Amino acid sequence: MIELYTWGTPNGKKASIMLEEVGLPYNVHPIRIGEGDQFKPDYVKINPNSKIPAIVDTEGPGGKPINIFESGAILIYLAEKTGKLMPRDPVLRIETIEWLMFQMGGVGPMFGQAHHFMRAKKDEIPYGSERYGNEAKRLYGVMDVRLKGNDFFAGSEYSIADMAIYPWVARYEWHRVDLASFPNVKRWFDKVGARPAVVKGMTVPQV
Ligand SMILES: N[C@@H](CCC(=O)N[C@@H](CS)C(=O)NCC(=O)O)C(=O)O
Repeated sequence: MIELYTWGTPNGKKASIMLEEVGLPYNVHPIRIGEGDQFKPDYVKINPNSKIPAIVDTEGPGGKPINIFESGAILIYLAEKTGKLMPRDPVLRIETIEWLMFQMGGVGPMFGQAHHFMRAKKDEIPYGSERYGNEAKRLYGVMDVRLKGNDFFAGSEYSIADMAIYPWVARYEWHRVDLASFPNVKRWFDKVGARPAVVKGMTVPQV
């Protein structure tokens, strides 16, 4: 059984989308990050970085329980455990990892900062909004070029790279991006968003 510790944010939804895609049974444990659940000692034993998501696989390698934190690591772990959603072809595999890392090091932190400066503060801070808003738009440009002539980030194969990026693009209004300006991203977004596992994964946790 997979125990999923999550909240309704883009990083959390990556894990629930993946669990829905691979069809592994899982229990959801809501971690209310606005109320500080992520800092409680029992949770810090699972994720020493006090962020969501994290999973516990009660039947990990060698049949022993294993704790996993960092959403990218969770996606790779579940792909390797199930043999799904990570291409086997060596070129497509490294392309998947490239775009997963692009999300982890670029899309997530930059969009997250854009949200912080544009929304989370009572008084918007123009310098932060401009800096991270511009970087968000630049990243959309990179994605639009990649998706021109490619159905997915790993070319023709839907993969964990798409699952990592989708929940962040789903907040395009928060970082004030007009998807119509990035038609290839829009086409990809609509296609990925129509997958039943994505629709379901995006609603976790239900509290
Ligand atoms: N690199 C981490 C980032 C996780 C992260 O920032 N999670 C946010 C929610 S999207 C969180 O737990 N925030 C709570 C806090 O910062 O205290 C991952 O991808 O798992």
